[in-house]
Amino acid sequence: MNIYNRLLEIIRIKGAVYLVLLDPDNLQEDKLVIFTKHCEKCGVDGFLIGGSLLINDNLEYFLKKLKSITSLPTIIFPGDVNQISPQADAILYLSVVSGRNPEHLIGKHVLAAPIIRKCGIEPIATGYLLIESGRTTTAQYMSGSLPIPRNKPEIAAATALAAEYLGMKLIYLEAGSGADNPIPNEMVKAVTTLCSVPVIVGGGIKTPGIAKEKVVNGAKIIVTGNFFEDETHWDLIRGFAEAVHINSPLLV
Ligand code: 1GP
Repeated sequence: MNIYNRLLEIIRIKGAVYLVLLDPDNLQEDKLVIFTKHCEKCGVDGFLIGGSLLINDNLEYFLKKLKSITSLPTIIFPGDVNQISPQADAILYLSVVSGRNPEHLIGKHVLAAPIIRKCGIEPIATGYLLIESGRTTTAQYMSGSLPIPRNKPEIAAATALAAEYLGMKLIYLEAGSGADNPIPNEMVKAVTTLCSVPVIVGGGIKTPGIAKEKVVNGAKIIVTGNFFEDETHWDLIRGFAEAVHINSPLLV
């Protein structure tokens, strides 16, 4: 089963998918093993790997290590074309559809396509929407584009639907890593009501309660990253996983 279908299968069984974002620049090797095992034990469904800007040139090694310790899906969440590796299972093939920067709508894709093909990993076409979240985030800055205003759910919904009509298989509502404010519930609702492909929500999700609200409003995949860079938060991972899986038919 390919990774996209595996995500759909998790949604069918657990109601929603919980992915933890790993930034190879911020997670040392000894911590990676402990953290990954802990995530598996606590009900995390898979990992995104990447960052808007990777400084250390260790993605390949990091992924190899990760694959050797987990059977959960490993999906590259690329900040740029240099973040492609055959060591992962799949890659989010991101189009920044909230912006009007052609580099992030087609330019980078042309450069990446032959590399992805050579690597033999699964590209998952994803409409990526940057949403204003309080202050400029790294993702916004690096993409050279304006985010969608957070009080304009109708713009987000129309943009997401356009991405779906263009054939994208996932929609990612992104507030930005470490965002002050997560994606507003009203916006999650507007987008998930209009779209039929799964909607990912990430950025600034710092409590299980916030994760649950996004799922209740229709999100099918929740991503957290920054929050678990602080080791003292690791004991909350199970709480996040349970909150994301709140709609699991198995709980009824
Ligand atoms: C960032 O959506 C992800 O691209 C996760 O954000 O690091 O704020 O959890 P956080």
